[in-house]
Amino acid sequence: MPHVHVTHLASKSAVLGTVVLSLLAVPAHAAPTGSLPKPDLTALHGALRTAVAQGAPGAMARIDDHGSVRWAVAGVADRKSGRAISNADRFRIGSVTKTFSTVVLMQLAKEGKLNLDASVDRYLPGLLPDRRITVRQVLSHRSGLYDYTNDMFAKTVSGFEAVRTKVFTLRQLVDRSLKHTRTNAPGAAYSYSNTNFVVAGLLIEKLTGHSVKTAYENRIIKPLKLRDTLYVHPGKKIPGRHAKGYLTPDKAGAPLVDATEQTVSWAQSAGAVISSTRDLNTFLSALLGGRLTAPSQLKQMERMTPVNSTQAYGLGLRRRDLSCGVSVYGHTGTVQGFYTYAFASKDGRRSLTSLATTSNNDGVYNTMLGTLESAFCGKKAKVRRSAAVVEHSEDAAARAVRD
Ligand code: HEL
Repeated sequence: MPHVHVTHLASKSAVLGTVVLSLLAVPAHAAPTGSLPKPDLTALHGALRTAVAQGAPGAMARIDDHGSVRWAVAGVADRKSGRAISNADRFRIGSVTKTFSTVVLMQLAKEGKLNLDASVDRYLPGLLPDRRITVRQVLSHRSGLYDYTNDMFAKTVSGFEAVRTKVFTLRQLVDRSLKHTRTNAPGAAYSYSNTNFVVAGLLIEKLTGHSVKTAYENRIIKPLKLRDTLYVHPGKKIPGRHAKGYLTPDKAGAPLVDATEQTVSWAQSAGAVISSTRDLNTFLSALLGGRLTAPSQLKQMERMTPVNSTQAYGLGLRRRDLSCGVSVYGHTGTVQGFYTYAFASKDGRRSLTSLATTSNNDGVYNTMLGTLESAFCGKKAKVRRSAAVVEHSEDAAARAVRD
């Protein structure tokens, strides 16, 4: 299949972005983004082109900054048709879903329906064998619950094919985790695990009496008018205009696997949301701008456990410390065929979402970190080599702890 590389770079005023942001108040505690370096669009475009050169069929990014919109694209949305990728394309956001699940739970906490420091057992009796595990530990990956996806995807392509059309209940996924020894005592250590956000999904269902889909729709998607954000589980297709995702096999040189269609039932509330660069920027701007949760709730999400020298994890929220000293908040996502970075400045007034349409490709993953540097550190910033290496090793380290 010919690899058509179409590139485009643009900077323009966007009416929607201007309208949305002008309606929103900036909370007093947020540092102004006026002092941030100007985004470097040439470097942003360069990162996307490098990702394509490293094997991603397509890559794109969108920056929303005080009401103006900038974007860049490289490569194709579909290798068969050769259609150029566009920021209008929907895609699978993987673990950025964890921030959606957390927002729902923080709203429930504010409504007095959930105590973050209560035992999960209080709401889901008998689900977990250790009654000491609290909701806060779950949302900060400090529960010690083993990540069942470690063995599920030990072999990348066959692991994926074995589950791509499967439909799991959330409890079945928790049961898979519980077959393994826990990684640490409750609260004792940070150890990233999808299991935590499957438990979060069960909590959402229990406390709202509805599916996670309904909770996302009622509490986030409809209020923010997110037109591209969908939860279609167990549907396999991405509805509407979308980019296709191509999984990189473990075997060097083997052809990419079109992984676009799958139930994502293995992830659900830990990773099955579909969205777009515009919607994720709107979501993060609203969250960091204090418009999705009460200020005290946001503050708790932003209370971080260090992960390594450049990263920390709050409640369903990552912090990344960039080379220019700017810290940004959001989440990353890896779902077969799609790498997502979605981050915003502390006050939410500048946000960046970038996507590469491949996964299981470390080079592309690290290159896409450069989109954050370009968006928030501007021209003089360079991705520190050490930062990129540390960045990539987070999950390897976490997995080593888990295994
Ligand atoms: S992993 C992460 C990322 N999170 C976690 C979650 C998500 N995604 C997954 O758990 C998918 C794991 C398999 C992905 C697959 C690939 O690259 O498509 N890899 C393999 O099968 C390797 N054998 C911590 C990176 C996050 O950034 O939070 O999303």
